[in-house]
Amino acid sequence: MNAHDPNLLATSRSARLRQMLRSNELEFIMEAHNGLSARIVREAGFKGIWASGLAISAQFGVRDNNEASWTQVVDNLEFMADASDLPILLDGDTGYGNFNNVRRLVRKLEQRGIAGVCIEDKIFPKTNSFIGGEQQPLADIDEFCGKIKAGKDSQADDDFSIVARVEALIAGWGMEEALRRAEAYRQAGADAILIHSKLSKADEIVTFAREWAGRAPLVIVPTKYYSTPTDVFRKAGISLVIWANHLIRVAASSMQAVAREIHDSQTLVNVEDRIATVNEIFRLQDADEYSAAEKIYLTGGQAPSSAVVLAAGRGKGLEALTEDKPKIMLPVAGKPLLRWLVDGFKNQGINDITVVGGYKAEAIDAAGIKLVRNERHAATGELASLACAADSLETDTVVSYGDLMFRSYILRDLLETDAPFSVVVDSSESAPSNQSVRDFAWCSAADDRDLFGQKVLLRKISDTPAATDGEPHGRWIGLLNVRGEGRARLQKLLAELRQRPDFDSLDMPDLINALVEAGEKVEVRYVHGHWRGVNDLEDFRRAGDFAHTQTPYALGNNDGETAR
Ligand code: SPV
Ligand code: MG
Repeated sequence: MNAHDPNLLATSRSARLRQMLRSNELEFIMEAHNGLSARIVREAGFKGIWASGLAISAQFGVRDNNEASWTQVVDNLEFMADASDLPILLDGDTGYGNFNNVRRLVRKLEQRGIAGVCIEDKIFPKTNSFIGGEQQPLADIDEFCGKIKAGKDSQADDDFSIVARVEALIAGWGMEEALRRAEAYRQAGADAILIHSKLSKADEIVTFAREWAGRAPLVIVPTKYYSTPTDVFRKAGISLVIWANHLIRVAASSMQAVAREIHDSQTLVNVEDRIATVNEIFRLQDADEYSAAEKIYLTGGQAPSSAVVLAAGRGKGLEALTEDKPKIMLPVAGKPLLRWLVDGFKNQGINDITVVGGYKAEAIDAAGIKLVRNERHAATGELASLACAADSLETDTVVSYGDLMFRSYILRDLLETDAPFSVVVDSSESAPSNQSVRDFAWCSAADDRDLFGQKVLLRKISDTPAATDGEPHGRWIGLLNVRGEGRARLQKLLAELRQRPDFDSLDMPDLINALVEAGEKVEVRYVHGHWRGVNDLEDFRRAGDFAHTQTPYALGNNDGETAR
């Protein structure tokens, strides 16, 4: 049975551990000492975890002598149980005190989803069995049986397991004493017996198992007799093998090697390719789950918007200034046009910003943005660029021209719209006549402040009004907001337009018009100035003026606040 078998996962952790102890198969559990290692044990395919006292104390940097308090151990177990859905068997040392401490321990372990505890018949505070074991005193049998009974009597879940660990062989008391104790512990209610040996051969264990003759499940820890073939354990009728300390040991040796290497070489270059990537650490922390949850729970249940900035062009009329950089990298009042835009998005909480570059894309400052390239920019229009950033439409997205500056409320108000599609249209009549990009907009109603709040829908955007169109109601400023279900519908339409032979010549207005023609309602947000498009030298000069109005406490020249 696989550890991730859904039937198995349907049963509780304690039931799964009990099943492993009782099954006729030889089962294995692996040491873990914190949340990360617990997850790694699960991913490796193990069905259970040994929360080793040695390893947990070692990762705290203390000795295996009950130097870490039992509550510190239990807190650590909570991280392990959260990081892995496997049953955890705690190495509970001597139970951290007398019968009463065991009772409380069992209740606390159950509360934290721990499947069972192993207690050993030594005296608190204990010492690791491999450090001078012969000199270690053993607990009085009756007193230890009382602890087992107290633990069993206090468990709320019938499946919670108490494993009694016999240290008689470690302490040099011999086989007969080991068997006598094991039988007493079985009769006291132990669910399994852990028989421990520090010999390099499994002889003691095999003899014990033969004499024991299956009276209760047997658990072993073959740390010292590691070279014994696993089949020997199987044939001896052992139920559960604990690989007790190998993850803390590999962690120590890897950390030692890497720390030494970095210290000696004063560079990371020798280790980078030999250690887990930062992304692998994120994966082990389940960072993806966080991202998915963020989309549901942050920003009032709505996924944070992203932005796509179309900036593949060189800029007509600006050739003299764009020899070595695209238009969006030209400075306006001391910072590149792109930065004005990026800062504007960030100020409204949009941090996922994809810029589609093309001409001299290598000169784009990619700090804080995702840069994608439209390699065919010289031969294509804006829609081909948008298609390069189609992945961004996974979340609500604002598509923007790259050569745009606007007052912050324009974006803020646009982001407040719930409509699947919305655009900003400037109804002011102050558009300068030398504009190369005009994007006239016709709408269902003119901008009428008496009708404030009433829905206005876009009819079409065009540079070249037909005689029958009548006066335009304003000009589209270059912002399209796509939300919710609109995203998939826009993707579908984009895919359809891609099939058209003239796709490479299509621009954003073609897409928006196609949306309208497909029956989509494209909501209009009217503004009255307060934005700038930068299309030629004259615009550029005015953009500088406009920028000053955006700079804190600068008494800017308001003649910049006209339309594109
Ligand atoms: C542990 O892992 O802490 C154990 C097993 O108790 S051993 O170290 O082998 O005693
Ligand atoms: Mg231990």
